[in-house]
Amino acid sequence: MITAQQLNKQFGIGNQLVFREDASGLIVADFDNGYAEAKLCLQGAHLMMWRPKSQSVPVVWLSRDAKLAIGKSIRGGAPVCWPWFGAHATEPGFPGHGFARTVPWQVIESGTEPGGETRITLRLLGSEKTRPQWPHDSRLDLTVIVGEKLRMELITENTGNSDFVIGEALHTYFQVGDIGAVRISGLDNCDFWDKVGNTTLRKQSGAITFSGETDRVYVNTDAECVIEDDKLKRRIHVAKSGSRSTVVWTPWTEKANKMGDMGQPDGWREMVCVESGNAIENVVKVATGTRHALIVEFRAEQV
Ligand code: TA6
Repeated sequence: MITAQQLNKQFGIGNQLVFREDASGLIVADFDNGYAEAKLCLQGAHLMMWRPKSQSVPVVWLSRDAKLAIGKSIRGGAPVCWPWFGAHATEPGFPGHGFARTVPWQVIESGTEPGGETRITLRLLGSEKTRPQWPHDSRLDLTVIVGEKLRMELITENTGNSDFVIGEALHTYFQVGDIGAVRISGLDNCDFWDKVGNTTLRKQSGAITFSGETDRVYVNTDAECVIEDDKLKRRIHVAKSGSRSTVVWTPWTEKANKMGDMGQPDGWREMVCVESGNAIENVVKVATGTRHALIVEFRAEQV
């Protein structure tokens, strides 16, 4: 396995992009440029934290109980859900949200954008470990551009000779002052699958506010969402392309306590998930020899 030292030699960028080995044995990339700081774990190509320097509080949230462990997902950040979202359609024993977030990815490129932002691209190829769950020839790349904005491009390429279908999401945890003082706008009048209790199809009316467990897959929407945070007095803009589903989730007290890694006693109150993806009726057929891009761009503004 490649070492942090080898990665720094090949892909490091001064003190703007530095690779280090975490106590868990996983490798983490630390970003620190004039615009922002960020952290990304190479396992899962998992962006763990992003804080624009204009913000005293990170915009992408990491649980204070997040644990880095080989083969385990990390609580917070922007997990890559791929090549399915949620439970596998037919195999209950397959991992929820796919395997991409818990396997090693390779760094294939890094650089500095013309505006000074820091860029990295990681790649996931099929392996004998994943083939039983994904018997297709494919290439998955994630490019992350760290600046005053955060841009992530998840590119699926079908390198085989038959079409395949993917579900996917960048399952981003955003940091908020308190979930009870948050509104999410942009999804008014959208249909959504409400997954709390029996899954039912409903329609959104107005902005989304929170007073209990909320787990909704909004479908057939390419809308930009805005997280309006009255406590931190900021708005987070979540723009996307190549995504027809937006998932909004907070576990609330009972589910958070069962999960055990949301940051005791009530770390869950400081996050809300707004996930950009393609799920349920929005899964994507990637024809042989073609590519599909899911792109998100986040920015925060003080109000
Ligand atoms: O995106 C919402 C959701 O599907 C919830 O149902 C909950 O399971 C959440 O993802 C977290 O899933 P994880 O597998 O990361 O614990």
